[in-house]
Amino acid sequence: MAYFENVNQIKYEGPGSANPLAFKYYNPEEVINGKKMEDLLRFSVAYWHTFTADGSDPFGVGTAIRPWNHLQGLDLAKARVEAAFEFFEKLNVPFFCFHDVDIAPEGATLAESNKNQDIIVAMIKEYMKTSKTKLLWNTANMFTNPRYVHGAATSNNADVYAYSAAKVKKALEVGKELGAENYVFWGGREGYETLLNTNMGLELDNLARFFHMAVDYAKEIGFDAPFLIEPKPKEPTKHQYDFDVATGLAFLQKYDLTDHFKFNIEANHATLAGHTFEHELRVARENNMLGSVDANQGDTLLGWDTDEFPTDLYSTTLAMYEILKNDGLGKGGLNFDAKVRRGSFEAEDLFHAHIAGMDTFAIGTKVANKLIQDKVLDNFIEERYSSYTQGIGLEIVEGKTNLRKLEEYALQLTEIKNASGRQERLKATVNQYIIETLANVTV
Ligand code: XUL
Ligand code: CO
Repeated sequence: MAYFENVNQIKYEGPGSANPLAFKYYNPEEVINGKKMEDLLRFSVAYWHTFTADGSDPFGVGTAIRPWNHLQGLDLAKARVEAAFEFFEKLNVPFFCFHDVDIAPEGATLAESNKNQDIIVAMIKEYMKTSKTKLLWNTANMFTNPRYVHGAATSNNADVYAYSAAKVKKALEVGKELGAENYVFWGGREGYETLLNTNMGLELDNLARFFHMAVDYAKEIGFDAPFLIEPKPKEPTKHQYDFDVATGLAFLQKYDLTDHFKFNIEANHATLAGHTFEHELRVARENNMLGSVDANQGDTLLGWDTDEFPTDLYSTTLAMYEILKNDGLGKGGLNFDAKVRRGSFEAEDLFHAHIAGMDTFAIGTKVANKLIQDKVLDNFIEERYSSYTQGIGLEIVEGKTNLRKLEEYALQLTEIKNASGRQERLKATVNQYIIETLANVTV
């Protein structure tokens, strides 16, 4: 049975195409800087937003019209798998991601939930035998069920902690079974609502113990996928412990976990933390911790996690600049942790949304690649820091000086001259590169 019968195979038709169900800029075969776009961008579909969500929000019920809406329980879960693999094939997308509860219904007990998962995992595995689409990452949902009301691995309740450990154990087994490239931890409820009732020290120590146990178990079962922490400052908790990359990194360093973890950076989480998307990517890149990306965007007028599909060329350009400078994402990818708006309720909108996101990242990649090849920013930055390549600057970076010597030097200075940072000129240049790239690809 076809679930998306109005949609045919999505193909690259180029910028001149008037077909909305075609790629205009994302050409999976096109080589950019030695890599096929498909291998460089490693796009992924988020199962939860695309097949599980129904378009409901805190003020209204679901609106999504989906061909599986009439089904329930395991029948619904099975239909979603069939639909998912039809979707992946039609979109020609190399990866997908899921939480345990996205793919299979929770049972009355943990054992029953595991049994349900086994049925669906076996079905997914069967589909994966003939599909090109692989699992970018899976994760355990430890935030929806009321048992996580006070957190999971940071709960005050040891029974919840144990239950959460069992969920992660199972999820690691599923990851291994399906050949997941990575495993993600997003701690939506790992944080606190008020310090008045919180033992922060114990909660953080327990979280670290939890991660160490996960590392040990993955090793034991031979699941060697990198572990990724997905930072977010808040929502649903008022203060999430993995606030941003810098905070997450300090935690990993304190608890001796840096060898096993990298970061999964989500654009909208970065903006919620008061950072740009590229800031979070840069902090991760500078620390060799850039693992994967949840590709979406927020809305400047709304202060919550709107999870919109990325359509902002400026943002994808600066994000891809970081990713290309990182020499790609390795085993990571660009996962569309993004949902169609509540008003975009037709199944066809799922295709339009992904096409928009993939094309926007394709353009960003081309612009960023050209900026790097022409060394536009590199040359400027090199010149800007040139005072450290000679004289006193060289002594500073080589560690050959001290406060006494620097004072001696400073006392002799008659004049300190700074140069302009040329921010506006650089922004205009980035605009010029975007416009020229678009002009060059337009037929
Ligand atoms: C929530 C979020 C999650 C994680 C996986 O904001 O981004 O969907 O990506 O748990
Ligand atoms: Co995410």
